[in-house]
Amino acid sequence: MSKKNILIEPDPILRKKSQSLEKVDDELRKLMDEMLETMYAAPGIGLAAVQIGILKRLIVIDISKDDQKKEPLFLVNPKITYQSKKTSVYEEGCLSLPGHFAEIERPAECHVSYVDYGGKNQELKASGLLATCVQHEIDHLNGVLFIDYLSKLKKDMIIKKLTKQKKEINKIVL
Ligand code: GNR
Ligand code: NI
Repeated sequence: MSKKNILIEPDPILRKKSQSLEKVDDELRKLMDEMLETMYAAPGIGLAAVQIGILKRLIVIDISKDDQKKEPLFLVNPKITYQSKKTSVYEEGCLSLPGHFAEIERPAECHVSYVDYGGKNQELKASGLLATCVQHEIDHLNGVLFIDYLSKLKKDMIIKKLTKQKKEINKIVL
């Protein structure tokens, strides 16, 4: 298995729409394993394939606590089939927006149909942090980041800081 690099905003790839997958085979399972390894190493509680530069509708999630047994979820072609009227607010972070956090309001509960690691159709009924995380990941598949829900002023400030950081890193690398 190998850990992949995570794309950081601003990156035009993060704004593209990911494409549906045809089937779950060993090659796709290898990609899912690499995504999980990358997510655990980061560390994060979710990762969309686009964050490692692969424009496929695939996400991995594990919201288990450090001291608990790992509970990885692999979702191929996830589709939201229900979102509650009731909302909740969580402080969100994103591996593609390192160092930035904001309170985001989303539907408190959602149902998601998807294909699992074994290629079987499944339905996830999510609430709490899992509901927030799965909606955050599905947004990535549509080129959406949590900063898109902030005021233009806050969003532009975060993008400006990340752009500046990228320039600094390039100076050191060159
Ligand atoms: O690690 C992550 N934590 C997190 C916290 C609150 C809401 C969403 C997330 S997802 C994020 C990892 C990530 O960027 N996934 O795309
Ligand atoms: Ni993210």
